[in-house]
Amino acid sequence: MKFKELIDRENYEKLKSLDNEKIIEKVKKYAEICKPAKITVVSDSPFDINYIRNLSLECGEEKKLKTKGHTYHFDGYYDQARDKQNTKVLVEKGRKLSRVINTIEREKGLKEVHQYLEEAMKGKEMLVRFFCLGPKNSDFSILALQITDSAYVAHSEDILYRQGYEEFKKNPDKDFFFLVHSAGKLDERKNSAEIDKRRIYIDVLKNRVFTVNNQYAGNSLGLKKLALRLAINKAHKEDWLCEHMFIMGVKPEDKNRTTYFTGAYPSACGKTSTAMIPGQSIIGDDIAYIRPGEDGIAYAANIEQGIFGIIRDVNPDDDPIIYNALNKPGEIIFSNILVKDKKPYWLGMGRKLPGKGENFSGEWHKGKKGPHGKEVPPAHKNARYTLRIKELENADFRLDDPKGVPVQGIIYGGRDSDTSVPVYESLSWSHGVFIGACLESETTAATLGKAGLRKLSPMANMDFIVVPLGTYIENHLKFGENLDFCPKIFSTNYFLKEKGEFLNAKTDKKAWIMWMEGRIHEEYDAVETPIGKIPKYEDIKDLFMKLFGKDFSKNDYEKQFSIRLKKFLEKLERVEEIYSQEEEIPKFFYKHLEQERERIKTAIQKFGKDVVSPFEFKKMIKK
Ligand code: SPV
Ligand code: MN
Repeated sequence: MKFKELIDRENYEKLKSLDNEKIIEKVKKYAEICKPAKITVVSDSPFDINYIRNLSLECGEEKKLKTKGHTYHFDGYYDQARDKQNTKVLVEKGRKLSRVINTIEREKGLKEVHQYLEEAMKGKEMLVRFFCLGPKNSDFSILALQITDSAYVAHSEDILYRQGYEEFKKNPDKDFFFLVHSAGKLDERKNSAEIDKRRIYIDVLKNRVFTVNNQYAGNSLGLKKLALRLAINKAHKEDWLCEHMFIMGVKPEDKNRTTYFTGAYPSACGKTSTAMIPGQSIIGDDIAYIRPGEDGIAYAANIEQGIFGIIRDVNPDDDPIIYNALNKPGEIIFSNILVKDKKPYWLGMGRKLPGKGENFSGEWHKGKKGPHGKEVPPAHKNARYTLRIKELENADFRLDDPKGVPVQGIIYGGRDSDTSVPVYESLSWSHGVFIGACLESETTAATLGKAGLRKLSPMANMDFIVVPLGTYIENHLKFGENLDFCPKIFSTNYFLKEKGEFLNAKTDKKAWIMWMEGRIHEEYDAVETPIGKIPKYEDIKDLFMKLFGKDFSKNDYEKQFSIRLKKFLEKLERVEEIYSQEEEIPKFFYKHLEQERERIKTAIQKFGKDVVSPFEFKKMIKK
């Protein structure tokens, strides 16, 4: 069918009035390749947005739950997390980015993914959507054109991103990201049927992404992790940072101030729950653009306006704010949860789950075995909710501020059962960048593959870095060095264990963040150790009493803040092993590696042991 037969006058007019030939060309080209039954162009009008909401229900990708505005969606059995193996950066022949970045030769990759896009939208509606990454009318804004045949994808993006049709209209000459998605052939449950042909290819050269034969948001939503890769590339060319970070406002109860932090944590390491600490405010939980302001301060903006969060363990005790938001009427998509009598259930929700219902495996009952003979859990571990941040009682009033918010603290947090302390501060900006570059985490269910392995993820961004690793960390270093007011850099670890039991309560992170906030305002001294600056016992004791009315004993402090010197040495070795295989790693990285190793070895000698109590380090760093 010809293009003009696929699009009616009204939809064509919507394209035409953008006054941008490039857009019409792209829509036409991908209509010819993907061969949809019709094309729908979605503007920012409430009518168009509502059309998408209804379409998700009509086509069966979403179904209604009992609570008003709530719907649920299932991804395919094997499409429950980001597919790292089939996500590749397209690179020119002969060019290597890094041993740890998955690449494919550009021409070959384009050919392959276009083959899979061929007729991929047959019988379906091609949805053409316009978004603005970042606040509108801002230096942060990046425009994005999304084509998809999934109403669920289009609907999710509507919750998660700012509408951009009018922005495109206002800026016909502005560059934009171009994102093409097709769920491909669907099975009877409306899931991508040809999962073996799932491909997610990032073409940084032309600021575009092609993704096919998938539905899980981390794979399918162009605006989320796919545009993140394009933006990382752009940021590195333009000297700003594009990070896998939350943005939050920290507000000590007895002080009249808000201190903004960004934080990078690999998936499922406490990123969202840190951003959600009761009493604080949230700007974003996943992706931050950070730019230098004219005043020499770093500013951050959330490129999203919603959250695609892990629902597992969201319960009234651990995540009261999200739990409340999920239990009131409002526009929310639940994905890969358990549904019984039109009610959603998930793992760790703080109540007993029904013994049967519908889940990502279809009709489910307790004891059901999956295709590989393993028992199917009631809900997937990586089940999620999608909602707008403004639905949350702790949404920060500067969420849409075109200037962004000033960043005073940066946190790197991993999942580490036996090495690091709950919180410490870097010795300097460059040492902080080094700490970020050494960020490790034990793997979880958020990506396909084995859970429980220790993996390096520089700045928690490893999965998304599309520039050589050395360039990436060097740019971080320069970013801070060019500022007049550098944010302080901290490291956190909520997952320290002893005899298999966590040493910290989930709520303890509030004490760590208040200590970090106080450090920024020069209210606490710190103890210098070979790894960095740790809190003084008295300060943490006071904080625990003030915040939780709880005694934090000397024994607690000693257990949690002992410096496990040998373990740190082992970590440095693991990290060095990986970096040594990379090209052009900047000198500052090795300088810090050697210095830290020396400090640790000297301490092992001086104290004559591998684990040293924090009380034995006597050097105080003044406020
Ligand atoms: C993450 O895994 O880091 C997420 C979810 O934020 S996803 O969209 O899958 O990337
Ligand atoms: Mn993420």
